[in-house]
Amino acid sequence: MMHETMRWFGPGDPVSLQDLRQAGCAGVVTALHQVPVGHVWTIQDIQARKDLAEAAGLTWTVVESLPVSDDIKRWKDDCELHVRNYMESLHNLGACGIRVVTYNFMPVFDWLRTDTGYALPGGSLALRFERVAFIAFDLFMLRRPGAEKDYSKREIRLAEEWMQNHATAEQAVVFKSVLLGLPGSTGQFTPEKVLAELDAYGDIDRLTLQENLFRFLTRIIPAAEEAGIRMAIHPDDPPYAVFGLPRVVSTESDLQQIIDSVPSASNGFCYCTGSLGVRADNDLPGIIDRLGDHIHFLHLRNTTKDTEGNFFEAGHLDGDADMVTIVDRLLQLMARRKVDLHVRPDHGHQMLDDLHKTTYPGYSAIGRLKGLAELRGLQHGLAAKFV
Ligand code: DNO
Repeated sequence: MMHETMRWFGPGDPVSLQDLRQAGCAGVVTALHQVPVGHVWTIQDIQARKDLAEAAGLTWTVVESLPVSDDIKRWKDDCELHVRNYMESLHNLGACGIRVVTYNFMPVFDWLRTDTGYALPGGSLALRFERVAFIAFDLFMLRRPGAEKDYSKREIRLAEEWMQNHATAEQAVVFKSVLLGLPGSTGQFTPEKVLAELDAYGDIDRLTLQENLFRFLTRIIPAAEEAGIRMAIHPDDPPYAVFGLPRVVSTESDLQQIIDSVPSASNGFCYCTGSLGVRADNDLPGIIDRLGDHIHFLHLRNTTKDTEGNFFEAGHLDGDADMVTIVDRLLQLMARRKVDLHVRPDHGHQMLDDLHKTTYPGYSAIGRLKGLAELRGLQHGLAAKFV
């Protein structure tokens, strides 16, 4: 059976560990967001976080994320030091009994949306990505040098029209949403910072980024093996190049190449239906069938997309991903592999009392509780046939 968990951003998270416990979690997914990227996670800090979880009756089961620095992704500057620190953090996590570590290899940004408060018909709020608004941001708000060459004439015209048809306040929503700081921070990127970061990736194309990922894996997977840890790379969100930056964890073929780069039981991925599902060419159940042995963690959420590249986050059982088939296949996979994978709902809707609270975008309590309850019901209903 899947072990149900939720993400917790640490003591500053307005959603408490007790809230997660009441939601029905036995495990918690968390990270030491206070440690600067590239630094070592010490045993003392890891143990302190573990103790906090245990005091609330929960077990820290999965790290999300042990972040990979942009120096590593670019394989420049402090890269060597950061790789060594990463290995030391893995060693320390293993010593504290942590067995799964999630990370991503997206340059500069993590997930990107153009609206974190997209109103659904009933009044709850969802995260949304509107492609033309994103292009308008890139061309006319960020003013990224050379951005025009990444878009078609039609897209540029639509982005111009978008700017004309949207008031300053609507443009501000896009500006603020795209420039959200990394998950777990309340900060914002500034256009200046983003432009400088993008510039530092100037000479890095898709192939180089992929090579850098494989170099990183060659170094850290043996350390993960030694520490008894399974690494779960998180797919790109959205799963394609943005701001002219390559992304290399977007498709089944990308995942296959990652797995093949360093064959090891410790080298796997986080099966995130929300991220992978945004591409119509990703066959979600097929990925379980073909790459299931390398799935170490599950993010089950859903999106509704259109042919123009827009998507919003639907209810966990709604949207385009066929969650019934997916959970059914996952139950078969776990029975075959004789493992229980950890699962978490992701990006719940902001709804009911949470509409009046400030939480990390996508991480209010009630929407995730609803997502978790739906997944739990589905799993128990389907599991009945395995008894
Ligand atoms: C979104 C999450 C991602 C994920 C990282 C993993 O809410 O799924 O932020 O944690 O990409 O490194």
